[in-house]
Amino acid sequence: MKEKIIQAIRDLDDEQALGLVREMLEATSDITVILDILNSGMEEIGKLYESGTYYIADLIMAGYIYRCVLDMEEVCTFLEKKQNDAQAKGSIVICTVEGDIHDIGKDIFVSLARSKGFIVYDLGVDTKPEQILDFILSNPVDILAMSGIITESITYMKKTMDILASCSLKKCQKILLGGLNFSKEIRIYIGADYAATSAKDGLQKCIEWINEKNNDSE
Ligand code: B12
Repeated sequence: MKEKIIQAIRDLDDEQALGLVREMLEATSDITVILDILNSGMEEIGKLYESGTYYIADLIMAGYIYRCVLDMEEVCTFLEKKQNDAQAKGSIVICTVEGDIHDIGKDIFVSLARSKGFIVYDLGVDTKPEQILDFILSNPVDILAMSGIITESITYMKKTMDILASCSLKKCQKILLGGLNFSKEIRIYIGADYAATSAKDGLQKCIEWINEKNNDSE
């Protein structure tokens, strides 16, 4: 089934891909397995784009297929399983940084974080450092999470951190990066506290930070 779904994504066959996902949803309630398969499909699309076989329209189609899966009722319910089982008591402001409009990974993180009880303010995509600064000045938050999946995003993450540092804001919150495969050197260059490898990994770190903060204040 995994291979079939990846193949359908590779072929940009939305009907086939969505049909197979629906079939899989009947057999498993572990949505993360399905998301992992979709991510592998996206990797394949990325390779085809890099090799010049696929064009931007194909990236758009691949993004559309992923979005359709995220909109399926079972997937929404899983990702947004509501504040009933909320645990964490913290706040996060998140955005995709300036120059980058990829938002699927960011949106998965937002849903997962809300499902764990975080208050999440989503500033959207292509977010300028000044917009982030303005938001934080009027809404102090525990964590600033920045998403970026194109290499250029590193420049804008650094620019954001420089602007925050010039206003002495860095000390107020933890900084989380997600999206690219950040090396330790790049994370330190940007000035972030943690670079997540996935939405789940980033969420785990946010929960740790909030637990530490709550223990310190007891
Ligand atoms: C779909 C897609 C698009 C769609 C995006 C639709 C959308 N609404 O997001 C569209 C068509 C808009 C697009 C445009 C472009 N794209 Co594009 N795109 C992709 C593709 C195929 C899939 C991305 C995706 O959604 N993956 C699925 C999600 C779930 O994965 P993810 O975003 O990585 O998120 C995971 C983690 O990174 C993490 N995460 C992400 N954000 C965050 C945030 C936090 C806080 C945390 C904790 C975790 C986290 O959690 C997620 C899973 O757990 C990738 C290929 C690939 N290998 O990824 C190329 C890719 C990212 N795109 C690429 C390029 C080059 C472009 C364009 C420049 C093409 C062009 N010439 O115009 C433009 C850029 C436009 C811009 N300014 O941003 C390159 C980037 C190369 C690079 N390193 O710079 C890639 C890698 C393709 C490739 N191999 O060349 N793209």
